[in-house]
Amino acid sequence: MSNIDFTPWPENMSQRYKQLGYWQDKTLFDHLNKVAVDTPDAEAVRCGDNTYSYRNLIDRIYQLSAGFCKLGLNSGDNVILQMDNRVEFYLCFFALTLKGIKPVLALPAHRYLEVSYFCTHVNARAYIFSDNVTGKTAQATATKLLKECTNLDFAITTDQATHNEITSLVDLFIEPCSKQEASADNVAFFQLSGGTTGTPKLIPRTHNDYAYSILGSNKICQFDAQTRYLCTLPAAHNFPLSSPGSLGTFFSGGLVILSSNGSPEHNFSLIEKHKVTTCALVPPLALLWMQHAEESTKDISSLNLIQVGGAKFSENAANKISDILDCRLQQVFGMAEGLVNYTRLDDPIDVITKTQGRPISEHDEIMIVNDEGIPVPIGEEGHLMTRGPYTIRGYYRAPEHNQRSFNQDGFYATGDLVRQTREGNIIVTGRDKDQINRGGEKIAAEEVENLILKHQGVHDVALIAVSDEFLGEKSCAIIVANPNETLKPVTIKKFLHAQGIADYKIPDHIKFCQQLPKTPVGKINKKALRDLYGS
Ligand code: AMP
Ligand code: DBH
Repeated sequence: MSNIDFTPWPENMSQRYKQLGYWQDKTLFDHLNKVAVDTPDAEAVRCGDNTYSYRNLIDRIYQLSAGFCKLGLNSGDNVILQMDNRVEFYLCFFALTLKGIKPVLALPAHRYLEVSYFCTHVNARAYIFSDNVTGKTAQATATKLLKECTNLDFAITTDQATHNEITSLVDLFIEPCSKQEASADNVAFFQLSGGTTGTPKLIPRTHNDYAYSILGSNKICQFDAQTRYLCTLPAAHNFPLSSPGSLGTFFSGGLVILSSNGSPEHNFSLIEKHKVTTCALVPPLALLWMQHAEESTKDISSLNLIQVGGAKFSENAANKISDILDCRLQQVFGMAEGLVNYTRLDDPIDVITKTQGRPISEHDEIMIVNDEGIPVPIGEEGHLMTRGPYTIRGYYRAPEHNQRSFNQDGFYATGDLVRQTREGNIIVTGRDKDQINRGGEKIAAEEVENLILKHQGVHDVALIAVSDEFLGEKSCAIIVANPNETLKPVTIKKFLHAQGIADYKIPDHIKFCQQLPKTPVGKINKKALRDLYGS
């Protein structure tokens, strides 16, 4: 049985994952609560000058979930959650998911266009945000969303509400009244995919599957009560949330230190001050940190593990990082759809620097196939497909896209080109999806192309990846203007900005040409464009 909202695992597989003890029938809140019962006074989060113990967290989560219910949110409702790195993100995440209310984890970089799309696509009843994410205009944007999105009843800010229609989150911490309503088999929240199509894709994650991926990650990364995890990437992103990330830290009784940005100056101070042990970075940040370490006087000797993932980390940098930051490296190749690969802490150095590791679970099924879908011999490059105990079986309300992204046996086509070593480690060699990976931030070419095509002076456009020393890739839009139009790059950038899209999706380069090269079947030949403009 499947519907367009959620495609469950086949019954025999769910049973198997339960028998194996992978799916424990506990909600994400249950896992947090267990730690709070065992060690209520242990510190869970530090943010600025504030510290929260596990007991504080649980108390505040119960109060907030009562407030959400009193306001009128019910089990089964969807809401949009968009915050910078602050404790309220976790309070909302758990307060909602424990009630069976499903947050869509928007990123701070998302703007009006993306948020309004999420609101409409999931019929969201509330938009919960912190003003910081979009600055001065945040509450005005929220008011606009309230007017324009039919089902949206509430806009809730972590700051002081300055518009009548907006509720302040502080007012929702009330006397706790009711219990948990979530069930572990159900969808807990929606993660976002970088996507490859005109509209972003939403990823339904259940309590059972997500908790399993986190607990499995904890074992591999050896997270425990001594772990002090610095969360400097956006807290809602799948990597710092679950690989093992802040949730992994909570589930093992450790301490999460929240950082407001990725700058090495700021984070080195936090590492020194809080004796941070572990941190997750995307490759461009890792490079910046390495550069800064050469001149920094801060004591970062507490750091013992740096995880790098989200985009390919160059072998050259991988070789140097351990010496420069005086800690171990772990490469992480994951996806919000599920599958996460790690190099293991005790792997030989060559595995750690040259590969992106292997899956969490022995029940992660990996298939590397050629263009015809036939498995390739070991060691050869092919398309990576996967299914397993924490990889989704379908995106939310995207039947056509699901037809293309999942095969008949439920394998997810990741869009990554990889090869596998004899020892089972995966090396990412390329990509067959129409996406730009801008230092870990994914851009679906079609989404941006469609927005550029709305400009009346544009006849045709293709967005491609061009290589960049620092980010790995940047985006370049190649535009064919209409006859007699003289367009400037800045006009297109302003036009996109005015539509309200995330800054990272605005093309880094814009070039003009007379005609786009086509393939024999008449599609834009992106490979030819990459050869022409790509380096
Ligand atoms: P998403 O599906 O939006 O969560 O993005 C996941 C994608 O990020 C993967 O399918 C890869 O294309 C890319 N990715 C993540 N980690 C790595 C890595 N360590 N090396 C290369 N690509 C990566
Ligand atoms: O890029 C990703 O989406 C990603 C990278 C590392 C991810 O989702 C993860 C680990 O869990």
